[in-house]
This record gives sequence, structure tokens and C-alpha cells, in this order.
Amino acid sequence: GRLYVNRVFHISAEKMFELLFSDSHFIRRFMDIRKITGVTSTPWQRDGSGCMKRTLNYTITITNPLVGKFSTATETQTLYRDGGEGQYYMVDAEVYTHDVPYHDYFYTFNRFCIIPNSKHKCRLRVYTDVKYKKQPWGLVKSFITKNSWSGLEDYFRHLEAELLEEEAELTQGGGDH
Ligand code: YK8
Repeated sequence: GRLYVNRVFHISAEKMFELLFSDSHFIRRFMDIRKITGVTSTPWQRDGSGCMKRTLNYTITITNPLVGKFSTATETQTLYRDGGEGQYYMVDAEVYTHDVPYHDYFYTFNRFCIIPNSKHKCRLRVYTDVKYKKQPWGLVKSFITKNSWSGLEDYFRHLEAELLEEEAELTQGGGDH
């Protein structure tokens, strides 16, 4: 896999989790810019094994000329956390893009770690991997992997840039952070 984001933000871990994993103003705006539409989400719910999970469905807009312009997607997020203040958050997300070529062969695994650095700072790490459900022919596999990496890199670079803007707004905004 690859590490796409690894940076300290002047944003508390709680706030970072809220920005990325609730129906926040920030993530709504980000999805708007990325032309991710029709977003539906289940609430965070405890599953049989005691983990908090939620499922999102949406339609993504694709800029890769090899692929159709849109695809529906399903993202299942699992939150791992010991609880209590000063704790890290770890969210694993499995993303299935249903309408791209070879969609039945692969999915994307994203791991978000939000680690408190101090009361008002956290480190965000995003690790991603392209996973295979069945083994395609070698050339096809490298084709899928290459095209997935470029799309993922673009997405997470943009997310990092928007988070930096949010950080600037939050730290300028009167110091009540
Ligand atoms: C989520 C991974 C692959 C896919 C795309 C498909 C290539 C098809 C390969 C053919 C377009 C928001 C991506 C990048 C679309 C966007 C997905 C996003 C960024 C040519 C063989 C959507 C995170 C996420 C996960 C997987 C990404 C897709 O929150 O290349």
C-alpha cells in the first residue's frame, strides 16, 4: 500500500474525526467540489462484534478518460477506538466502485489514523491499498493498480489541501479552538 497523507494539523483529534466522519460542513463541501453526489449514510452503529460501523453510498464523477464519467460506490467504514479522551481514532474504509471496468476484481482499502499530538493538534495518516477479490491476468492487474493509484493520489492530495485551508480558518477564527 501507500501512505498518502502523513501530517500534523492544528486541529484536535476529536474535531478531525468530526470533520471527516460526520455529516460535517467540511466533508459536504469537499464532496461537492469532487462532484460526489447522492450521498446517503447509515448512522454509526455497533455491530455484532462490538465495532462501530457505517455504510455510505454515493455516485462519484471520474476524470480518467479510460472510464465512464460516473460510478456508484459503496463505502463501509469501521471505527476502532479504545474510547476516552486523548485517544486515537482508526477508521478502516472499504470502497467498492460498482460501475468501473473490472469492478468485480478489486476494491480499495483506506485506513485513516487520527492520533492526538496535544490537546489542539493531531496527526492524520491515510494509508491506502488496492485489494483483489480474484486474481486478474497480470497486465490487467497492473492496469487496474496504476489507474487506481493515480485517482487515489489526486483525491487524497486534494483532501489534504482542503484540510490545510480548514486548519487556517479554524486557527484564525477567534481562538476558541
Ligand atoms: C472515497 C479507486 C479506483 C477508481 C478509478 C477506477 C479505475 C478503474 C481501473 C480501470 C476511477 C471517494 C477511484 C480512484 C475512484 C475514486 C475512489 C475514491 C477516491 C481503468 C481498469 C472515492 C475514496 C475512494 C476510494 C477509491 C477510489 C477509486 O472516499 O481510478
